Amino acid sequence: MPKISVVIPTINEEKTIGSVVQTIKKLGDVEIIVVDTDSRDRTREIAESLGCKVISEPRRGYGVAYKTGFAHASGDIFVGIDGDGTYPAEIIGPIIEIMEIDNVDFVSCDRMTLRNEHNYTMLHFVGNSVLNMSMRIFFKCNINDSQSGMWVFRKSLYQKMKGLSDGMSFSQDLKIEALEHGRLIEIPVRYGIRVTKPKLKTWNDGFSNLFQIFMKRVNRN
Ligand SMILES: Nc1nc2c(ncn2[C@@H]2O[C@H](COP(=O)(O)OP(=O)(O)OP(=O)(O)O)[C@@H](O)[C@H]2O)c(=O)[nH]1
Ligand SMILES: [Mg+2]
Repeated sequence: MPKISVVIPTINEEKTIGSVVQTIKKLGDVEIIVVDTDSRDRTREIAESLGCKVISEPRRGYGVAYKTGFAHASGDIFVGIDGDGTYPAEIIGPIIEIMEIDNVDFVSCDRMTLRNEHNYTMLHFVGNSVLNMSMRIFFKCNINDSQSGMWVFRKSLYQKMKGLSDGMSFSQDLKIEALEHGRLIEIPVRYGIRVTKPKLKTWNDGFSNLFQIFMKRVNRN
């Protein structure tokens, strides 16, 4: 097994961070880095008690948190996953096996294929479909879930990436850069229901991400 570093960005995820970390720890010797921005609950305490490296990142931003986390990561394989318990942490091991066998650089977890009416609202489905279509058109790719927030990829690929956003569009930027510099595949995963308050602002982040796809395409020319 290559050395694995998992980064989990958090703001007030005390209800779910424990089970996410415990599931990841079943993989064995894994570096788990929790990048926390100003949680007012027990998120940091729980993560520390489970042996995670906890970094306090005062600057707000989903992309900022990931950049800070990956800058501290010592593994050869990087993993990103939400702290809200919605993604299946137990499939990190099988994903890494697939990467090794099939010589893949970046695996993105696709929530669209297995979605249902409970875990995916109509608004999210329509919004994500618009973003997916824009990404397919602008970047000539076959992406199913451009907004997925769970990925497994090689550090060597991450080092080639440029212009990653500090905000929520970090996730789509990562995939655009992965398509440019390496081999990306998507794997359908089950998506859980968020039990706590989301940080995502559906309308604001949706329009902002659409604009960012466009800008990234323009800047590439
Ligand atoms: N450190 C840090 N973490 C953040 C920030 N924004 C979001 N997060 C965390 O990043 C993860 C993704 O945020 P979510 O609110 O779950 O966003 P999402 O998954 O797109 O939206 P939902 O589908 O509603 O869950 C969660 O673990 C959040 O706690 C931030 O500015 N800083
Ligand atoms: Mg989430």
